[in-house]
Amino acid sequence: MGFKDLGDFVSALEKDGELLRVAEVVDPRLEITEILDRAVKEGGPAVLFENVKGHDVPVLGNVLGTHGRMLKALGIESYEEVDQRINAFFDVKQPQGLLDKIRMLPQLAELASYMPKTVRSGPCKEVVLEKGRFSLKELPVCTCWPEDGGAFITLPMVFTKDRLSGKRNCGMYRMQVFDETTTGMHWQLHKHGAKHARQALRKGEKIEVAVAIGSDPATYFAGAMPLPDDVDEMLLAGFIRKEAVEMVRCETVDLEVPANSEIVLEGWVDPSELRREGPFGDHTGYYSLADDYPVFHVECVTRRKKPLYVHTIVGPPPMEDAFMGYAIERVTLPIMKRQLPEVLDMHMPPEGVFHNLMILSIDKQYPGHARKVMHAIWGLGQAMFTKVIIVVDGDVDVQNMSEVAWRVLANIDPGRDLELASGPMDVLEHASQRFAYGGKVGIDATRKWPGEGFEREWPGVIAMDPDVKARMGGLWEKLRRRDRSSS
Ligand SMILES: Cc1cc2nc3c(=O)[nH]c(=O)nc-3n(C[C@H](O)[C@H](O)[C@H](O)COP(=O)(O)O)c2cc1C
Ligand SMILES: [Mn+2]
Repeated sequence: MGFKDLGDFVSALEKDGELLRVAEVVDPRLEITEILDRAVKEGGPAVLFENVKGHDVPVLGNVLGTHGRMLKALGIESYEEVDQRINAFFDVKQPQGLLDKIRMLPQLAELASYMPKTVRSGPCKEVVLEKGRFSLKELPVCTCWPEDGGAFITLPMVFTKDRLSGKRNCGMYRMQVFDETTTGMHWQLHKHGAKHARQALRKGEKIEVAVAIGSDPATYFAGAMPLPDDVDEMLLAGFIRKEAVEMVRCETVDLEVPANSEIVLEGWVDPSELRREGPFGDHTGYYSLADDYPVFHVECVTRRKKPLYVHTIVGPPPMEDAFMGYAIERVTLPIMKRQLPEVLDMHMPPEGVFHNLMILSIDKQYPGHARKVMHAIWGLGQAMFTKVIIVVDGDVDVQNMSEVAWRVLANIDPGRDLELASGPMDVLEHASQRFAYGGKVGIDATRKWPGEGFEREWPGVIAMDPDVKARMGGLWEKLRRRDRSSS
């Protein structure tokens, strides 16, 4: 069973000694960032700021800032578990007869039990404030870095609907607070929220938007998952936490939000109305430049009586999103492998902030196979943004950067092994010649085959005879123990 809500998770963290309460007055302008940066860089606890300067609502940060807390948030012991559960669903065979169908019922019932459920009400409705009775300035929204253009809501679940399919989307897009009732809406052009806004723009209409802040962590994490179009992030959240997400209808828009949310903002975006947003100290470790983005007009706020405001900081890696990114990597890998079965493992190290570097190990089957994989990645959802793709053979551990550096540098002939391409880039990419369009490179660090024009002999990697290794390993341990006890 998942966590009931954010408060439930905080209690669990506190019980396990993973929560630091800060009673001192701390400023949401820069000061919270400095504390959270230290917390995450030390592998430290989640931090609850109980006295935020000028605000009654406490700020919770660094919630998912270790691998341990990320796993705990998803309710799992290891990512293997998710991998197995996802594969079990893909491996369902066509039932051969009635008996087979009956055998499948529990699995179908299980899947059905993860579907989001609509409930009549929930804690996010404890207080309902129509326009004129709320101010966004009452929320302890933080200004993270010195050159930021303002205060940004950093962990929102932004809900919109696709006009054609009627399907819901939940994306995590930062929101700069402009005034009492408006914010920016930083859905980048490749994201689902922006797609829905373009549909409205073509019709010359507004788009309804609901933003939930602070739910149980598996649910808000799902907002950052790069799922295909029209696949509901709330279904994935239900699947991961093994319990359906309960949704409630909004007061003023035709959308639903998780009932257990802390704070909900309801309103609309007129996609033709743009306003300067940013700069913002981003997860690239650089400031993303100011740009024009839609304005979100808030018409109604619903919230708990005593809400928690959940916040994250991004900046020079590793930050909290490195742990979220690793979870995304692990959860999406089994799905990616269904399309690319030759992929054995994949890693996006935090230094590459998701879109700059992807390392894949493959079971190479034919000449040019590594390049085939590169182009497949550049054609796969948000993986299209990957600036550098490295492909290695299956005997390289892609999780070990030292090994990857050694093996790649040893195996490449730069005149031969680089696959240059160009195409869409992440909006945060600042080095490309143009906005959202630029160059990419694939590095084929696999062993080269004659079919690829390599006629020389390829040397083997040095490894000790296993027998000798075991015997001398035993002797070595004994020698070390003796050495330690005599000193
Ligand atoms: C902390 C955090 C902040 C993010 N901020 C943004 C943002 O401001 N704009 C954006 O387009 N994506 C942002 N993302 C990435 C999106 O959440 C991610 O691409 C997600 O898949 C988008 O959902 P969608 O595929 O349904 O559009 C952020 C991710 C995280 C973890
Ligand atoms: Mn989506």
